[in-house]
Amino acid sequence: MKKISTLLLLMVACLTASAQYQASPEILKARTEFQDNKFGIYIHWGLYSMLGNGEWVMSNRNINYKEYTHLADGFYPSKFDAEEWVKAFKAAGARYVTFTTRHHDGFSMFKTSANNYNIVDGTPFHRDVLKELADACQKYGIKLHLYYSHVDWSRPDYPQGWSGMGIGKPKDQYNYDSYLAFMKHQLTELLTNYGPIGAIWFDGYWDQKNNPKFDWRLDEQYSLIHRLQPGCLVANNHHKAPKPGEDLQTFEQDLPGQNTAGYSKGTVIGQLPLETVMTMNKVWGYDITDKKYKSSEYIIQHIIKAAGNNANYVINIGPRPDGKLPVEAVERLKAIGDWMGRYGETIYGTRGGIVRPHDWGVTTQKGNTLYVHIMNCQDRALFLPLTERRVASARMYDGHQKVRVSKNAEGVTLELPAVPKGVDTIVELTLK
Ligand code: H79
Repeated sequence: MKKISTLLLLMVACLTASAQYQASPEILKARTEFQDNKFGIYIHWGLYSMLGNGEWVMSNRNINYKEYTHLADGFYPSKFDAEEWVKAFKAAGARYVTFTTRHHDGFSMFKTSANNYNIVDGTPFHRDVLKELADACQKYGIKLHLYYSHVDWSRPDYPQGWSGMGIGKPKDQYNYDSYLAFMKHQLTELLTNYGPIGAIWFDGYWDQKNNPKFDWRLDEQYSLIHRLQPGCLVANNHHKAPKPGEDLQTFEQDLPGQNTAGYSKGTVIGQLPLETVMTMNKVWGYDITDKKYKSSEYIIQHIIKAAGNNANYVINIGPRPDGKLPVEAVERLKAIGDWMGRYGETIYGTRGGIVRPHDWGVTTQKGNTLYVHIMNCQDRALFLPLTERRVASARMYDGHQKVRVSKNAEGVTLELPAVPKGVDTIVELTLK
């Protein structure tokens, strides 16, 4: 009996919590725009970039938390040029950029009055790179999304979690009230000083996995964000089903529904707009020996596959400590831009098509137009299990050559002019 009443209470609590968040008209509009944008760039850049061993170097190598702060005195990214970055992202076809304002190491890549451990007050560079990036994004019409870590390896008031165990930070001085006040202060700065922000993207929820009673008090953070910028989306990389107050669901290193990387075990896909974020090589922050870059073809096919899975795709770049994008990244941005320039119409503004993803590829759809993206097919014919709509006409996207369609009880077969090869062969169907 007691169990049943607890369960009932829990259900009521869950229902009220979700009922409390009513997405505003601004948020609904922003969610649609987000889904239309389809492709973004992630940037992981911070003090860790100087050590050239990824953004987790401090925790992985047990670097003392006080010793690490001295990196700030030497951080001078002399070649940083926000416009150069944003122009390269724009030319690649990206519609938004997500920037690490403060990663787990606790160093702020923006001017904050909460402490001196930030790029303006704590380094000889003295420039607010976030402001420069925000201005360039405004100028070139790219949305700015902000990564914000819940974990902090620099502050003793952040309760010790699963990470950063060996960095020498005292474990008995935690004070979540104080840490939460600090985060709210910074979120207020981020949402007040940098113009319109497309999304706040939280990361680190999983750090308290061994502390199940821990309450992040997300509702206070989420409502602050929505109050300060009613059109700013909230994302949280907790690898779980969406929680009340969130506006999109993000997947790390995998397409929604997959779990090759181990972050999405049993993650339920909810009703919110979807996003997949992936590294271009192995880790997120600059790694001087990590040359295992994904090919341009792989990245382009993942933009397509994500779109066919009704998700956005975000590819990460770890800029060098001098502020330049790695040459490998620049090459790939150019190749992606060539493809998006020609075929972007079949991606932007679409949703996952009525034919679900298959081994041969995916479909994207805009109104009555269904784009069939064939990425893996060895035959000159392709069967689509399409029964709910009739096909009015079919043609190759390139060259507009007519494609013969034959119908049977299970769907339709497309007769292609040749065996599909290359990154993607697109057939455009008009549905009745
Ligand atoms: O910022 C980048 C990374 O530094 C950060 N997120 C991206 C965007 C990040 N990636 N992984 N992690 C942080 C640590 C996550 C570890 C996990 Fe787990 C492995 C989460 C789920 C599996 C630890 C182990 C928590 C649960 C099991």
